[in-house]
Amino acid sequence: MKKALLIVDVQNDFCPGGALAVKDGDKVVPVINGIIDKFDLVLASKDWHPVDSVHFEKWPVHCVQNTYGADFHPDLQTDKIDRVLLKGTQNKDDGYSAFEATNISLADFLRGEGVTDLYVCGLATDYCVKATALDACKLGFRTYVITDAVAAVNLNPGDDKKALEEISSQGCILVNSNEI
Ligand code: VGL
Ligand code: ZN
Repeated sequence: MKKALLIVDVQNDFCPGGALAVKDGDKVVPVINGIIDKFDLVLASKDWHPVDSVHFEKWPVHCVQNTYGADFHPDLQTDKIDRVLLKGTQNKDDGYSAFEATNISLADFLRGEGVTDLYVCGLATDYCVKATALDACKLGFRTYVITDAVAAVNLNPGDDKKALEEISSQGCILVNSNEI
């Protein structure tokens, strides 16, 4: 068994004060820092959009490449991150899933490293965390979502619960950080 942590989009624009702030988005940071040493490998994705992305027809402009909003939250222990995955990098590409990263083939990389178990956390539960976890599961990784280390956009109230139900019904395992 080889365990990897995949931290999804813990970036300033998804945290309070950011362009697409997720309620309590910053609260995931201490939880993630508290478990980051428990894994063989730590990966973190960044939403990394060109300024003219079609993605911004659906969303406020956020996580534009090389801006403060696209930086990791300043309290995240970035020195523990082995690889950064850039996604949503093309102007016609939403890039919700970290498996759509364009600077690495994530599935091949994880297989090459012998990763069997993938623990997904970060932002946001109902978009990029969900898309990443569902892809991981389909690709055959034993996939966990850490329920106290995620936060949701919740465009509609209850989207967070719905997303976790869908994630669980597709074969991902929901865990609390204190169970890892
Ligand atoms: C995300 C909406 C737009 C996410 C990214 O990281 O969940 N959500 N872009
Ligand atoms: Zn985005």
